[in-house]
Amino acid sequence: MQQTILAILGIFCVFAVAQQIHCTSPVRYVVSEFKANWFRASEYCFYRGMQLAIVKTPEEHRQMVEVSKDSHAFSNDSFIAWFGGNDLAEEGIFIWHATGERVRYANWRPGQPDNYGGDEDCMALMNIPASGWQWHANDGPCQNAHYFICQNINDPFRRGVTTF
Ligand SMILES: [Ca+2]
Ligand SMILES: [Ca+2]
Repeated sequence: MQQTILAILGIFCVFAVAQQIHCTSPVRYVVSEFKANWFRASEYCFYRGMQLAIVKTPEEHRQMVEVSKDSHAFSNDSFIAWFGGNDLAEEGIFIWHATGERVRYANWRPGQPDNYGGDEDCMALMNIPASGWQWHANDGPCQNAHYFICQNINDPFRRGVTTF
């Protein structure tokens, strides 16, 4: 009886440790090798076992920028890459596509999102210094082909562990 309890306890502890490691694993961002529209970009991230990047904090934004600067897609003049939010379901309400959560933080350039031309629904990271874009978020036309940024999947919503 005691051995059974110890065995169950052991299994639970291993599970708990595994969960802890999973919970605290850092967000890792990867810039694509090719350009695609926002939808294909999202599909490709899933296909590779990842998701189009979610950026919830200034620190995660900084990490995404660092990875972008180190990528082959980077140039000093112009860098544009899709990441994981859009307002396709309801204009002006941005949602992280991979989790369904509302976008509560983004490093929008002042004046953005502007839904320019009535046709800008997908989130892109933009650095075009000559035009005043300095690693800002922009809403852009989803059908445009850009590089894109995937991340490892470590969101609790995708593990079935929710807090509500
Ligand atoms: Ca829009
Ligand atoms: Ca815009």
